[in-house]
This record gives sequence, C-alpha cells and structure tokens, in this order.
Amino acid sequence: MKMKIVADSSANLLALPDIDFGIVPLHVIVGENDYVDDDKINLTAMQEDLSSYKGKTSTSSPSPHEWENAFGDADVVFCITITSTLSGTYNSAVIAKDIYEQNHAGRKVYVLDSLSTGPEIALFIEKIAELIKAGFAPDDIYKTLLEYKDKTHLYFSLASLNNFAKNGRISPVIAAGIGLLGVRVVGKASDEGTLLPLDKCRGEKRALKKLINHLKECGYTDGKIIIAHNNNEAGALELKKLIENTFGIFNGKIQKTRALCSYYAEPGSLLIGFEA
Ligand code: X90
Repeated sequence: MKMKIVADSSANLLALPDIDFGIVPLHVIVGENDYVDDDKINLTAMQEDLSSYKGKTSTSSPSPHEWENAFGDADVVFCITITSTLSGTYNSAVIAKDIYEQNHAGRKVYVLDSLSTGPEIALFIEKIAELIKAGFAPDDIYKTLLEYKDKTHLYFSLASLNNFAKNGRISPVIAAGIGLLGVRVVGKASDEGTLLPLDKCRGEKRALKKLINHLKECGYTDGKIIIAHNNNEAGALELKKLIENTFGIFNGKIQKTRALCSYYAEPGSLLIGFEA
C-alpha cells in the first residue's frame, strides 16, 4: 500500500527524507507578478518586490486540481492544510479528496485542517512520517494524529501586521501600531485557527521573554520544537538559547519561512511550533 503525505507550502518544507511527500504551493501576488511558493521561487526577488511595490498585494490558495495532482497515485494520502479560518486551501483540498476518491475506488485521502500554519504543520508532518515508518495502519495514524494535535501549539512574534490587515485577515484596529518603532505582537494560533494577539512588545528582547513565558504556561518541558524565521536568524538563535537556559534542552530545529509565511510573518518575525 502506497502512502503519501501532502501539505501546502505554508509548512515551509520542500522535502522529507525516506517518505513519499508532496507540497502544493500557495501564491503571493505583487501587482503583475505571481510568485508560486515552490522550490523554484526566488524568495529574495519576491521580498524586494514586496518592499518596493506601492500597489495592492495578496495571496491565493491552490486549486483542487493542484491538490489532486499532488496526490499522485497513492493509495492513502495524509493531506494537511493551513487553517481553514484564514484560507480557502482546506476547502479546495476537501473538493480534491472527493474527486480523487470517486475516480479511484479503494483509495483514501485524510484531510486535516491544521487550524494553524508553519512549524506546527511541520510537526504534524513529522509525526505522520514517524507513524508510517513504524508500520501503523492508516486509520490508526489518523487517530494518533488527532490526539497529537491537542498537544501542540503555534506561537509567534510578528514584526508587522500590515499584510494581515490589508488582506482583511485581521481587524485594522488590532493591527494598528504594530511594526512602528520596533513594536511587535506576540500571540498564538487560537483554537478556531485565527490570529490571537496576546502581548504588544517594544523590542525583540521583550518579545522573546514573552514567548518563553507562554511556553511555561503551556506546560512545556522537553518536547519537540520547530522555529521558523523570516530573515531573523539572530532572533531564532537567541530564542533557542533562551529555551536551552530555561528548560535545559533545545529539542528542535530552526527553519526559514518560504513565500506564504514570509508574506504574512513579515521580515524579522518568528514562528514557533512545539509539543507540550
Ligand atoms: O488563502 C490564502 O490566500 C492564504 C491566507 C493565509 C493567511 C494566514 C497566513 C499565516 C502565515 C503568520 C503568522 C501566524 C498566524 C497564525 C494564525 C493561525 C503565518
């Protein structure tokens, strides 16, 4: 039985060792330019374009057809999407699932709405890969995944909320002031899969301190952690050091955001997914 993991590009991953894995790209649109969030994208060019362009910019979700193509010829697909509350990506995956299962009797697609994005999705993907390699049956993998989802979190420190507000994905009142004079917002993915602001912080140091406090509140001890940063390796390394100092371990890794997360988590931002 051929099993495959397919996720959208908000996971910030391109490949997975020893596992059949596919990524479906979202798009970042800057005027006439359509940046496809795949392995061929020039992220530096996209960022320069975004910084200099004065007109409207936006993002768009993949079509059902793109999902279907990524399912390939797998008998069982585990499909993980960015939160359905902020993107049409999940809806289009569900449509693709129905078509795929109708066209190929006996095949099955499990679609999981992550209610999150980035590094928390990456944790889900790694968990599924582990379970596939350990030889578990599809239904058991899916059940375990749902239990796992209750133990993971996504927190962030965002350098600006401009693109969130401009695209109607957060209220302008909440966005006001973030980004000015180094003001950051620390917050989390809510249970409903929306952006929940928790603290306004002046300066990165304070933001990192808040993140550590949130880890403690969640009961974090030594679980897996993935940090994703947009052009802020120094901040990611500082956070890693604080985690080591506070919890005695950094059981994780640091990744760079790809296009979709880089658009909303603007340069200087950090995302952190962890198991508590
Ligand atoms: O369909 C589309 O065009 C994509 C819309 C995506 C909107 C959300 C992107 C979030 C990217 C930003 C920080 C974390 C916020 C967490 C909320 C769940 C990452």
